[in-house]
Amino acid sequence: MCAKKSPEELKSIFQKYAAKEGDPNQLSKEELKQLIQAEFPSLLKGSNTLDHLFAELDKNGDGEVSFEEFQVLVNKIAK
Ligand SMILES: [Ca+2]
Ligand SMILES: [Ca+2]
Repeated sequence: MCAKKSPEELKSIFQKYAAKEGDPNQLSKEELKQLIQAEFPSLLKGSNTLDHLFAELDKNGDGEVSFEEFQVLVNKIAK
């Protein structure tokens, strides 16, 4: 048994949090924070802060995380 979630579950989690403010298809830093804290708190351990995580995910540096960028996190969780 592991914490792996199905692609459908991850997509619905992404959409649920991305829709909270601004662009419903993009996660702002605040939305990412809420998502991580509620669904994957184990990702924020030690030096792995939200700032680090957000910077890692936001590949194009536009200040929001798209579903495509979110896949990086999905791959981390799936490990
Ligand atoms: Ca949003
Ligand atoms: Ca981005």
